[in-house]
Amino acid sequence: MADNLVEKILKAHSVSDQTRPGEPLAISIDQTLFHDATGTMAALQFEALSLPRVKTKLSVVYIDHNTLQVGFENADDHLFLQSFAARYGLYFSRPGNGICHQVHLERFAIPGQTLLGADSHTPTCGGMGMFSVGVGGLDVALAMSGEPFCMKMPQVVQVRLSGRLSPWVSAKDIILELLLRYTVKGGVGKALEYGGPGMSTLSVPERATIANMGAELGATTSIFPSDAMTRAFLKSQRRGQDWIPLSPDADARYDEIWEIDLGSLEPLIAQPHSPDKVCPVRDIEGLKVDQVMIGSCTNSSFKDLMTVASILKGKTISPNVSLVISPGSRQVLKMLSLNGALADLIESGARILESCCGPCIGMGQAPCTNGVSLRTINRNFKGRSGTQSALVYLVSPEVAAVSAIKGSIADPRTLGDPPRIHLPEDYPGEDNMILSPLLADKAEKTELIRGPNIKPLPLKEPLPRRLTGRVLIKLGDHVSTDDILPSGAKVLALRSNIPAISQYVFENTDPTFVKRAKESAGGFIVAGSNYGQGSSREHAAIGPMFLGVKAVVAKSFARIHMANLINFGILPLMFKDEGDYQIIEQGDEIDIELGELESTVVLIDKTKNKEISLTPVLNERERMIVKNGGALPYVKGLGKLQKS
Ligand code: MIC
Ligand code: SF4
Repeated sequence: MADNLVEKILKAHSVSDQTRPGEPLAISIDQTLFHDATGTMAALQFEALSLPRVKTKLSVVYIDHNTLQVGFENADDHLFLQSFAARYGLYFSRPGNGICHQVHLERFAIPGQTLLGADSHTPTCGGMGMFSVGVGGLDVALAMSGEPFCMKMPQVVQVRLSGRLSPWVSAKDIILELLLRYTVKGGVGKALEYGGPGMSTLSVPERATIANMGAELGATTSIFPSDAMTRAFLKSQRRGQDWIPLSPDADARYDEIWEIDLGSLEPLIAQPHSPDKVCPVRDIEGLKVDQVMIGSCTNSSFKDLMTVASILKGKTISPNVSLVISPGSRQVLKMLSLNGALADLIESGARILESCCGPCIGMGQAPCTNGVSLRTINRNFKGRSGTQSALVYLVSPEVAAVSAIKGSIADPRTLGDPPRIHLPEDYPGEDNMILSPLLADKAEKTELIRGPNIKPLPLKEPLPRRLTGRVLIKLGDHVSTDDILPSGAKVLALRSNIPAISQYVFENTDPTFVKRAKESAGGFIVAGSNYGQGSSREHAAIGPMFLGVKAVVAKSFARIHMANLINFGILPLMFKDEGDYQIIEQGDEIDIELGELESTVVLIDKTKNKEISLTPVLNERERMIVKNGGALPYVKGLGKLQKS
């Protein structure tokens, strides 16, 4: 055989026979994860399936996103999720234990297995040779019920790495280089499989940084082989028994090959407001910085934070900078405290936060008005930091630390030799902040603890054969889920209350949207290309559904958001001729006769007196889901869920 790594894992998990690009594929799922921002919905959805226990090999709930508790809501959600985990047989990673992707990589990821996570950065575990995909909560709920996961077989791109990184250049710069070359759309429909001689120079946490930000390229997943580096990492995590070797066949074939000479890279930076607005750091050196934030699932490993601590040791951060640091996991934080690096960070003036997503998702530490914030995170969409006027730049930990000292954006290469960090041979492996699943008889007696903010799931009626109404909003290209339904402390607290959270749909883009949607009793959204890029939050579909949005007409869609629209019965339609996008305007009255949704449908723009051809980009299963008003009514209607 001439299988690449992706094909090998998919063949081993396939419950359909397809492994050709673009064809529908159903795979069995070994592990799932979700967290407190996506998890309450996923939990309610799983509950609605009326099963006694999850059927996956391993499922984990993490408390990492909604950790600021300015009211009762987040704390109530944590309790609900803890009781859900106890009731249905999941592991529960307690608040303070760390960011889901970092902890999963350390404690649970297994090469060769499949992982489905209700978070777009789930592919982080691709750094460990897992086939890991980010999806909406409902897809995770279905996977926990034993349903196979259905996806389009991605094209497989080999990203061939050669050479070795130069001093002060890091894994973050590799993925920023890819974003510079291929943009936030460049990975859509693709799985990125890393290989080549340069790959073996990268440790598992560095690979995880790269795999993590494959999400920003729009890729379905990113994956590295499982080799000696993987074995060393697992061994150091006291999980040597989980290692298996995994590599592509020598004559494996790929749909595309992307080449990177690691030695040719230099420190890079993504400018506001998109992860692909990348340029060399030296091009904007000297720009004054107000805030530096080091952390997130992209760059908060032991190596990253030891690098930062070594740079900051004995120095004080610039008077004009607020430096906040959030270690990715309790394990990382504990090790920094044991080896003294935490004291170096504190001494330099860093403000140490708990191990959580924190500022990455606007959960505190919003920058000042018009503030320049340098962050080691993965996304810099406008407003995501919590300050609409802030200018967020994405960089490596090295650039962040050096700039925090200087008070302005700085290229670290002028500083002589970079710190040499030795990866530990043994991480403290104790899991005392992870609660194990209860045995079935005890689990069944557990009551779910439901606070007053946890509201029942709204459901949608089956799709009518004809859709009529107004265009509620017309948007441009690359609209992110942060634009559709903002994050930040205020809105995140409402993730388990759809009637309340739906009042924030498009709040930062057009604060009059909700009023218009209510007055028109719903309608349509029109958008450009890559609609719904970014996070997996299905609230960006459920919120509009709750407000009566019937269909989204766009030039193209981001993968996860399109799946979420379908899962909640909102019809995604694509312009057959992208030029027709110019015709429709906000407020236009439109009429769409749907038929069987098998081929072109015609939209009549009654205001403009024009006909526009649209493609319903749905496979047979998706067609059935949308027609039934969403995945939950569809799957329940099939009646094939076994109560065992
Ligand atoms: C994000 O980075 O945007 C999040 C918050 O982790 C989301 C999940 C969510 O919105 O709940 C993601 O990436 O999927
Ligand atoms: Fe958390 Fe940020 Fe990672 Fe999303 S991108 S999981 S908010 S750290």
